[in-house]
Amino acid sequence: MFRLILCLAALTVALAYKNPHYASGRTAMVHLFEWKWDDIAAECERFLGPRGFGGVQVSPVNENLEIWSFQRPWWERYQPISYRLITRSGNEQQFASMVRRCNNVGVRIYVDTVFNHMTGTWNEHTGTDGSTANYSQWSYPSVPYGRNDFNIPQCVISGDDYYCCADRVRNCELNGLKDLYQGSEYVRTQIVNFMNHLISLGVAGFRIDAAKHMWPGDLSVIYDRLHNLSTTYGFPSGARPFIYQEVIDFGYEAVSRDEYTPLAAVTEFKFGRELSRAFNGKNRLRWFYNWGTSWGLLASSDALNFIDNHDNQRGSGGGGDILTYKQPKQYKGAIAFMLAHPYGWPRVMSSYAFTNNDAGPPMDSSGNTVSASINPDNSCGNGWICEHRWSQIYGMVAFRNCVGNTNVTNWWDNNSNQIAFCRGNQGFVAFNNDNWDLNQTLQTCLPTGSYCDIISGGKSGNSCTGKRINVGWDGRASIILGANEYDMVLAIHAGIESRL
Ligand SMILES: *[C@@H]1O[C@H](CO)[C@@H](O)[C@H](O)[C@H]1NC(C)=O
Ligand SMILES: *[C@@H]1O[C@H](CO)[C@@H](O)[C@H](O)[C@H]1NC(C)=O
Ligand SMILES: *[C@@H]1O[C@H](CO)[C@@H](O)[C@H](O)[C@H]1NC(C)=O
Ligand SMILES: *[C@@H]1O[C@H](CO)[C@@H](O)[C@H](O)[C@H]1NC(C)=O
Ligand SMILES: CC(=O)N[C@H]1CO[C@H](CO)[C@@H](O)[C@@H]1O
Repeated sequence: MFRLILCLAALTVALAYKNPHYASGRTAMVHLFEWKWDDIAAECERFLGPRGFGGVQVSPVNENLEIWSFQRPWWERYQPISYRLITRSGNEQQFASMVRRCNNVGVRIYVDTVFNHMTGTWNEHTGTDGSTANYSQWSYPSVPYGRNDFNIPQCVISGDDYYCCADRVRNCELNGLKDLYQGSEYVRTQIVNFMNHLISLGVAGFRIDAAKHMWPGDLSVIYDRLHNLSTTYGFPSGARPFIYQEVIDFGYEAVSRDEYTPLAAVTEFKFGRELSRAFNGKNRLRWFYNWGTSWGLLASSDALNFIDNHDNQRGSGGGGDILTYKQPKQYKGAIAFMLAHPYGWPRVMSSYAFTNNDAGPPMDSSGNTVSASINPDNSCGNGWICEHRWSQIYGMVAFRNCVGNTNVTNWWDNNSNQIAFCRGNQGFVAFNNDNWDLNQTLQTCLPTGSYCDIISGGKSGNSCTGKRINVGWDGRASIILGANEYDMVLAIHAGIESRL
């Protein structure tokens, strides 16, 4: 007798602002850092939609200062000069077209939104749409903002302030960036109009840059003035935007993440730090049997979780011990754990190669971003890493979509760095971060049959290009993961990508 195996659709019960409103069956987003809008639209159609990605976090969309003195660094996009939708990634028409094309293939767009501040003080004064600023006057005529729209008196956040003085963290300048006063009705209106314009173009939500540097009460007013998501783009009626606030909190600062979770979701920086440490050999994987709030993490439904982001992959913003594409075996292990485990709303990082932490995206001599090229083997060229196109990573996105909201069951470990667990009867994953082989018969919880490991290869017709795992009548299977294998993970699931 054959039993039809269906992957569970993700069921999401979330409060306002904490629901990404993914299309049915999708569960993870990717940050296409510094990508151009036309390229993202194409990537949605040719790769992200078909591969089951739920969404894309895009780089800031509004006009920023061009900082030639640092050869157009990536961080110039965190220095707004107006709310016009023109950046190196493209113009408003291109942005609108991207959002429509991505939504059409089931991929949502989340905008990295910068409204804590405007620019710093530079020798340059011109933005990506030609707007100018006069720093000594706090003058940004293209909004327009003037002196009274910024915090008075002017002050700069010191390192000590983070540990003593929440008011200074919120009222003073972050790295000398002109600090907007969100208590002002006029300032709130500019921000709300900007965000509502993006909602009208079909976005599904926002990352709130530097949220810890703003007062929760002001943010609450701003969020509640946002429109519902656009039903024209397929969102259910009455849907609130997904909002995840950047609050770096390792537990000992004056500003706490807990002040922000009543409003919306929060970036969980402890998540990537603990997993990076463990996959780097500085903690044992066996301890992750109770991964979640027992470790001091946010409630799962409050958390936007990730291994690395665009800041900490450069050693800033809580970086230092963070795995990135530069240590691929350990990094793929950590990403696979993130995607295999039910915790949070995971986000995959997609990078360009860099050695200089300031370096902007691949660009030509005029400062125009150069597109990623796509190689026949699916990888990217022209200086782009495209972690989301690594088969071990997009394979685990499909795994996560398949296992849905099942729990972790049948945890196994060897008291060290060999672990394995089931996700209901939908998926099974094993890790070996010890320097000896894993060779065990383990409970996979999957129905009797043959499965292709999606890490060492995949399914090709009726055979596997990598390991083939035969699950017996009792759900058990022989699992071998050698210490010297290319990857430290083995994963099988009930979906079409894995089941023979
Ligand atoms: C900024 O404004 C001041 C005062 O009006 C003026 O003297 C100065 O030239 C302006 N700077 C720029 C770069 O426009
Ligand atoms: C959002 O939709 C709900 C339910 O339809 C409605 O009550 C509310 O007024 C809408 N909010 C906005 C800001 O349009
Ligand atoms: C997962 O476990 C929780 C807590 O034990 C339980 O409430 C929930 O129903 C389980 N979910 C599934 C899909 O079995
Ligand atoms: C795994 O263990 C079995 C039983 O001890 C042994 O026969 C087999 O050779 C081992 N396989 C590998 C690849 O080490
Ligand atoms: C519980 C368990 O399987 N422990 C194993 C961990 O790994 C070492 C080395 O392979 C084995 O000796 C243990 O039996």
